[in-house]
Amino acid sequence: MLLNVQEKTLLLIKPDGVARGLDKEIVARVKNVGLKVERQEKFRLTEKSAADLYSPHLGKKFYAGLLKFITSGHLIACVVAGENAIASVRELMGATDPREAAAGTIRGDFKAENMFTSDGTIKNIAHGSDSLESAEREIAIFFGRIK
Ligand code: IDP
Ligand code: MG
Repeated sequence: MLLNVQEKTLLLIKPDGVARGLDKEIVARVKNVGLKVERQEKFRLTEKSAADLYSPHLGKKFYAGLLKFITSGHLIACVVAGENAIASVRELMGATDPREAAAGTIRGDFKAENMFTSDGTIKNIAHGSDSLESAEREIAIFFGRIK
């Protein structure tokens, strides 16, 4: 069983999600499970901020394509707070590959016909931090340090 810990996590609505106007629906799903959206702001990432965000993936075959995708348009960054916020947002998003994401999840319900960029990066609508450490690091990229 998960412990009831108050956490903050970074949720991104990626450029494909923003372009498709999915932000309101995604934010509504987050609020519906009792989480709070403390900050919400539209950004266009620089190459440097994108490299910071995805530094754990440096060296992977999809790294260059991922940077290209995440800088390809505006995204919406949210600080989401509440009990088990990190795991809860990941659960709401579903599996990385939308074809494997369950019905009822964001990636499962909104998967696109064509879910790959021209260089094979998976366009999967949303990002959520995967650990406390990642959440702190990623929130700082967008909003500076939040206590
Ligand atoms: P996550 O977003 O579910 O945490 P990560 O493994 O952290 O998944 O990957 C970061 C992002 O990189 C994914 O959301 C997706 O956009 C892209 N990606 C991950 N694995 C692949 C792959 O095998 N091929 C193409 N793109 C990928
Ligand atoms: Mg990840």
